[in-house]
Amino acid sequence: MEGKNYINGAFVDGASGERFESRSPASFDEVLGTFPLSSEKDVNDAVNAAQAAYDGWRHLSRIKRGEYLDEFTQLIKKDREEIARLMAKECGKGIVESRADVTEGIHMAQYVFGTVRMPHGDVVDSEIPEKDSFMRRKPKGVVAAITAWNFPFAVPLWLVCPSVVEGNTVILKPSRETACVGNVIAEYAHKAGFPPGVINIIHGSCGDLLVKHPDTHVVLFVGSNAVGAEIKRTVAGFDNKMAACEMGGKNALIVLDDASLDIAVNAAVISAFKTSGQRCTSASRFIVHEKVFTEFEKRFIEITKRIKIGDPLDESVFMGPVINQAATEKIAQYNELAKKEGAKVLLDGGRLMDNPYKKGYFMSPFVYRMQNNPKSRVLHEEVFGPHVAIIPVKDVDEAIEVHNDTGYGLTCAVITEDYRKARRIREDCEYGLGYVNLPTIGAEVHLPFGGVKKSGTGLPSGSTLIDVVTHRTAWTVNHAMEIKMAQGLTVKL
Ligand code: UN1
Repeated sequence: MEGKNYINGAFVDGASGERFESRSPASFDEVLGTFPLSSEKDVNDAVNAAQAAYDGWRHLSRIKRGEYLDEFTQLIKKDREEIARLMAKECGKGIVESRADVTEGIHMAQYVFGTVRMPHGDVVDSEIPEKDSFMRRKPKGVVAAITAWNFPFAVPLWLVCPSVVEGNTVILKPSRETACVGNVIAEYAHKAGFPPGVINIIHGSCGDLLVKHPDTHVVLFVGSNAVGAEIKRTVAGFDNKMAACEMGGKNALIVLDDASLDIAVNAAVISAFKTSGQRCTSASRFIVHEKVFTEFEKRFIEITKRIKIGDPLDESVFMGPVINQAATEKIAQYNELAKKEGAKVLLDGGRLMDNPYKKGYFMSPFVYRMQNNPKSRVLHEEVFGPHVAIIPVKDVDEAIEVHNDTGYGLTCAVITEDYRKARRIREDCEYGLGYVNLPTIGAEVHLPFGGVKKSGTGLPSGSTLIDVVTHRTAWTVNHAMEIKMAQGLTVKL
């Protein structure tokens, strides 16, 4: 693929002429495409285009704006399989999961389209009978969306669809690792006929330029805490800008003494190893009651040993490669660190170097048993790979304490048949998305999606992103022939 930036309705080269490659993590000699390494000039062009398109776009009816999104969805639906195959190659996610990623993107576009004929604000009572008040939403302006590679289709659509339907214009900066899928999103935006400048897509490492640009008004970010924290600091220096960041997790699956172990073991495998552990929702800690610990551990290891690792295009493969060389090194370092920190290693996974794996970044699961320890780095830092700790606890109180003993708080799952204990987990664990008798992954788009602590600003993505990309304004109308004030204020002059 000979990728381009998509600015003001046209596919254009980058100003500097410099380009970067996107390669397949399953076969790193294979170059899938080259893309412009965007510079300040390209960023300025994209922001200017978005700024220029804003006024016309926000003045269309919300229903009309939704219809562009409907067209966009219809086109994507026809090509779902082709997009999924490209994604599987480019980010290494298994084909079954890649299809689900495209489907999740379609779901967000459908969901947002479905809201355009629904009520879109509130009628609010007043102390004064002659006053009518309304909560009405207004768009914020130019949105910069900076996205990660692990959900290269769904997450950009999570951010772009609500933004544009509310009347904002957008510049999307997809991850360099998945620039092909980013380019595909631009092609569908173009085919759907969005007016020039409403959706712009620029490639490269220019996210910080978008964040610092004085004319971007909202920054939406999905990625690591290190980058998100930097974005929040930068945005704090602007009067007219805000950021909503989703920044990973150190998520846990809690298995209580009354758990169905069939559910527990399946939920554990899915939570830890789908997308090779590279979801922000993945679990890397299993907090297991000591009464069921031995049986859970035995069954989990048995199934994990059978996991099929390999070509993401093979339907029967459970785990594809991790994303790049740096990821293999980071994961291997954490595997070593676990040993140094006293872990009892149960599966000594790591980089697979023999045939058929040697041309890709394949890694097998690393699993260990460890007591919780507030000083341990492996139990507190996000690894983002097939790396999981099994931590014994003696009761639900200790499970909650261990669960919350991390700087992150995105997803939490509990496996139990006891509704009272499930309620304790619901009330006292710190998380954004909680699950009972389910894995920690697999949220649907019409739910809020947002973490606490290092996982997020508490600002949602997913369906409730509308609260980030709109201002909630109050609009009050007096129907009396004189002024009557609330709070008992006198009006006699
Ligand atoms: C992410 O990992 O950044 O809940 C998003 C899930 C998916 C979204 C994950 N629906 O696992």
